[in-house]
Amino acid sequence: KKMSSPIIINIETIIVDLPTIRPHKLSMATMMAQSMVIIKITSDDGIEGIGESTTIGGMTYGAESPEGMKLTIDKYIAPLLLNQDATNINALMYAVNKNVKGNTFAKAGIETALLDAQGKRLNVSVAQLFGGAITNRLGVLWTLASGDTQKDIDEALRLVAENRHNTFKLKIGRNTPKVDVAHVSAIKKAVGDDIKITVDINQAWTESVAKKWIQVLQDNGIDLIEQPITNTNFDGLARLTEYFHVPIMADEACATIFDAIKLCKIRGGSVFAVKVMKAGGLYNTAKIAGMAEAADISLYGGTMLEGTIGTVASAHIFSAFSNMDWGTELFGPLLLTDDIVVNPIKYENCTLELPKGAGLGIELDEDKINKYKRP
Ligand code: MUC
Ligand code: MG
Repeated sequence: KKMSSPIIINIETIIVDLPTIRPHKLSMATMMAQSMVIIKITSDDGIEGIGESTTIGGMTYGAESPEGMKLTIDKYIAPLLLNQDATNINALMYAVNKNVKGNTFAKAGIETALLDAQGKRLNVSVAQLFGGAITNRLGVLWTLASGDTQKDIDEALRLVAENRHNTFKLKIGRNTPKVDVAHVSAIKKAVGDDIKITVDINQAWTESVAKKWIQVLQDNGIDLIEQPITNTNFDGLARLTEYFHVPIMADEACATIFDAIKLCKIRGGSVFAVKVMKAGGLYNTAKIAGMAEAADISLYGGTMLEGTIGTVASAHIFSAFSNMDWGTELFGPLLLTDDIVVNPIKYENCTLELPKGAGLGIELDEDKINKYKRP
């Protein structure tokens, strides 16, 4: 280790709870607030990096919870990083991965904070650390999930009129397929042919049920089907992909690099939803994108409904991918009633703008952190 290398001297984790603008109803949970673990990593050169680890609906989406992520970082990950060279992210994440199994969401927030700090240190953006952004604008859809068909239609028409979104994802799988599919068809009819509609079943259907009802969704002109069946049924995803014209997207099934290689081999999905949280960081997300590119599988920039820090981290790495055929759903901050950063993301013309500036290019609002942090 060089004498001149900056050393990590402090790692802080804070759970922040921000209310949602309306109930957000998914097949496995109803969200009234989002809980994010905000991570600050400070080095002895005075540079602070920020990161975020966020999941959806407690432990209903994945194996990690906000409280568990905070504990994992404080007790098991932070001691591996303290007093180490802050600039060697490969060495730091190698140590973390060697000593901590799983816990990809916690690792993703840590790696984000290391990258933010390194970008600030070198005066380049996080995207530049990955070779540069191909585009500084990413398409962003909106998820309709109020639980009420008419409310969803009103919300969609308003957002189309404002030119904020031109694609909508519907969360289904809470009701019987018949009720859900009628809901989807009513919304599709109300918004018209120029607006894209996708559905996310969040694993709620069995393969035989999926085969019956995806047919109806396909006949009704739905544009994309996300994770219809359980995340363990990789072969089923391959069969559905082969059987239907409408693209089938792997979300929960395609979490880690190890999932991605298996799905690429059997073409389990013609689209992958990549997410920094599932993959365990930006580097692993880029590895999955590389596998997908080689297998001619398209990408969709997914979200765990992170706040601005996690959303911007995702935007930096997604902007570096060439196969983002299905745009992104990086709308997390828009679902929340407030923000904890000084410079919120600019959403315009159905896209977001990649922040300019070093690292992530965002700055925390400490007053807001204090207001919303869990006592
Ligand atoms: C998911 O499963 O894709 C993304 C958008 C949204 O509303 O929920 C998520 C999670
Ligand atoms: Mg999904």
